[in-house]
Amino acid sequence: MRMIKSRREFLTLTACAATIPALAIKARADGHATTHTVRITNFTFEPANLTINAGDSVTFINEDSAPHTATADNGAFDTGTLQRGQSATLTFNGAASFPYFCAIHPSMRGSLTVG
Ligand SMILES: [Cu+2]
Repeated sequence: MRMIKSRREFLTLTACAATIPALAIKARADGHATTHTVRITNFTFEPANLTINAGDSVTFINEDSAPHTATADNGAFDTGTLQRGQSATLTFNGAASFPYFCAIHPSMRGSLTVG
């Protein structure tokens, strides 16, 4: 039993060591682009106002019981309907400001500024 346990610990450490360099390489390759998260809970985008850098991505994740979308007022982006637990990740390349809303519940509003 003791030998099996120590072998398992060794394998875990090996997996961690392999993951860290891969992440470092990715960060350099994409110019430090960041993925931000907007959570949808209680019929609210959280955070409702978000400023990001050009090249960054935003993951909209629906943690609500109701279905929601994140849809730009000007149609520039649309996650489509996200059911509970579903998410959509969008990448923004040009500087712009995007007021957006939920197409199912139009009183839900947010804004995304790309600098
Ligand atoms: Cu909604």
